[in-house]
Amino acid sequence: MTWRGVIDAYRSFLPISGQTPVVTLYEGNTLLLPAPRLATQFGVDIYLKFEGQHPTGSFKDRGMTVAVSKAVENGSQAIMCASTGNTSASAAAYAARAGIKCVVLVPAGYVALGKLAQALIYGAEVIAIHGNFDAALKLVRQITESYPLTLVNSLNPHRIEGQKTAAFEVCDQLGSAPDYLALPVGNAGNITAYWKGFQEYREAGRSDSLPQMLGFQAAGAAPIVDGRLVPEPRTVATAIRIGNPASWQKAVQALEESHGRIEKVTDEEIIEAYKMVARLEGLFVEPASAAALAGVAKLAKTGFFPPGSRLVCIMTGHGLKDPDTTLNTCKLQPRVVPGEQQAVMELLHDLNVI
Ligand code: AN7
Repeated sequence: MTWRGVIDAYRSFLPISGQTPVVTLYEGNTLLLPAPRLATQFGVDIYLKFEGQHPTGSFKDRGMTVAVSKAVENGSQAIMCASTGNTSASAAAYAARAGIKCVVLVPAGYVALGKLAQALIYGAEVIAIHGNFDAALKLVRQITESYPLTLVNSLNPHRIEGQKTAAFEVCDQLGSAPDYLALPVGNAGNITAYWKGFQEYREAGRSDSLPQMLGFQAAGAAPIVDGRLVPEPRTVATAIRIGNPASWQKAVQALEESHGRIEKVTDEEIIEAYKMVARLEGLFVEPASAAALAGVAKLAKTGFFPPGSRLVCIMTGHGLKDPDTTLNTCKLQPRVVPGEQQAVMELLHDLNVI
């Protein structure tokens, strides 16, 4: 059967009626890749859900198809969000698809290049503020309360509804829920959505177990782990540079109910995992996604995972969104030599390739 997006695939689980105009880019149905080399390294059966495969390169498309469809159904002419980058790219794309306006507020200087380019090319009004994501979200909440702009941050429950389809897909692809579900946590919408999805699928008899949720925050932006607001969050993983998550309480609830864990990982650990998943499994993900894998690596080292357990790690966004981190932060640059065989061969010799 042809894939026509998450609303078509999981309609009975979503707040969609025959009247809802479905705005879709045929999102969803992303790869669940076995990761045998990481599995050997960590001693746990590991699968990577590659959400970077989406039309705009991140998991946000799952929620945006539902949020924008409902906005259009309710007569909205314009949507608005605050974003560390991926939400703005996705909102801009779905607004284009729907033929409505989109306004995004982003923290000036802290959005990965690819994400900014996306929001601009899709035709959104992109406003960069001197302030972080938390400040941008506060402004967007105030403005959308008073003016006819539909908020499409994950405070909009339709975003969570769409994003929960990722949990359905994991169950369908694996044949059951995994023992552990690991993901990065920023504004905490996604961990909330996955937990809701796993519960609903079990209640519907479509899976017979629930995973333990494992959330990971960057050490410089770890309000949930540390139990306090972070006024000036800092991390190389700009997607999760958030100090006051909107779904904080719901994330805590998901962690408690699933007997899960939330931990923090340093930027060094994030960069190590970022290279590791590319070099061991051939998957290029953005730094925030690598934070989840860094967390898994950390837990694996402590013997956390019982032998034979199955873990799904959510690779939330594509590596191509943030080439700056690869080239500049990681200082990975090509070697430059004269365009002559001798020069190339000398270098290959020095590098022990030949
Ligand atoms: C790649 O785009 O918050 O915990 O404004 O882009 O649901 O916030 C992005 C978040 C993980 C964290 N991985 O998810 C935004 C934004 C990537 C992300 C997260 C984000 P939430």
